[in-house]
Amino acid sequence: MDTIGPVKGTEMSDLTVWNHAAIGIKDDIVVWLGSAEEASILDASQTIDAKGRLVTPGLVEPHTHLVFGGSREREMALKQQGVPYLEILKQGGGILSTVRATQATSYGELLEKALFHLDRMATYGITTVEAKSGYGLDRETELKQLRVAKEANEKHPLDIVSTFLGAHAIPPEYKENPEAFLNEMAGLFDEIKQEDLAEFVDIFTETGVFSVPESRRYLMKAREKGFGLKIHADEIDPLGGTELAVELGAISGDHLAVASDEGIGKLANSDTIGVILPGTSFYLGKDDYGRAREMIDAGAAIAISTDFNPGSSVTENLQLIMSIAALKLKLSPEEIWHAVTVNAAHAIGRGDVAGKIAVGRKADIVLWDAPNYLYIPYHYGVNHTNTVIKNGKVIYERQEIR
Ligand code: IZC
Ligand code: ZN
Repeated sequence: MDTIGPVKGTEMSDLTVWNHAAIGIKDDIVVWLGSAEEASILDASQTIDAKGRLVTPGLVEPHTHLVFGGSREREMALKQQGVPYLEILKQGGGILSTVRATQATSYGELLEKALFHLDRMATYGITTVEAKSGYGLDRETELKQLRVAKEANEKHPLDIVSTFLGAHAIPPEYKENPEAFLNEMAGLFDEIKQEDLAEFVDIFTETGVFSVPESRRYLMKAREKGFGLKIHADEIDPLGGTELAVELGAISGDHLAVASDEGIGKLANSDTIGVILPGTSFYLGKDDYGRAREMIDAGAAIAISTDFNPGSSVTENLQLIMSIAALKLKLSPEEIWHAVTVNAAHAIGRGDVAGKIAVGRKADIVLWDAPNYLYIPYHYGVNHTNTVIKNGKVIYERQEIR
């Protein structure tokens, strides 16, 4: 049975595994599933022998800040001295330093850089990627980022799902008047719709950034314009963003590391997916990795992502994040695989096409240098990808050293 919705709560422990299986692909679609013995009677023009390897759906990456200028390696020393992430931002660094770099980087350079990171994601077995803007904070640069993501989607074999995150930080000139800045960003909604530049609108609801009431007003405007909603919620301070995500019917609430008991209860009884980003907890040196375990136990649907960005989680390696989820969030391998495939696809509105190997779905498939699915979170920090098939085509094969 090809279930339609995300996988929630205890169902996340229930993973379907086939031994000696075969997959039939025509063009970009899976057209047949069965045993290897049955497959031998099929008349295929080309076959790939997985040689007993683990085969899974392509990983779905539901939360990245893909398009940005520059990098922030110089902030690492500040982090080591214990300067908090929000303090660096307050001093005009952090997100605001990437904003200046992104404003100063040409469209062509941003595109090249995005394609480079997408290549790397593909090598890690990712076949669909969500990409946010949010390093422009002005009309021109936000649109530049979204147009880069759109062209990258056309040029690159990976599929990109775009999110407008104009409400990512308050530019210095609006420091005293965040509402005016949000109005300016909301003023871009029509243009973004007309150019088909984003499916979702997101906001950073956090101390020193946008409050819950500001976020509610802004996201309600986005919803009226027909955008799906996402929220960076309860990452550092527990402001009640998890509750807001559920209240507004957001497709996902992201981070949720410090969600309240009430927020977790509401999430569990909703269709909103919790996108958990444990790489951020790791990279920002937090002791507490959040409450994903309690969320699943309460019955919620969880996805996992790298949060790839130049400040708080600088990695494209979703396999590493799977290990962190196992070790720090105490999620089981079965839960983790659901979180990076089917639930991740649902978190970005691709639950009907991606995140599963099933007849009628896109042939997005990864062959791993691993004997079973337990092995990927277990052997950490390295790349286990052997072969990546995207839309029915081999786009990556591990090279042997000679
Ligand atoms: O550039 O620091 N948390 N936004 C909210 C980020 C992290 C990205 C960044
Ligand atoms: Zn983020």
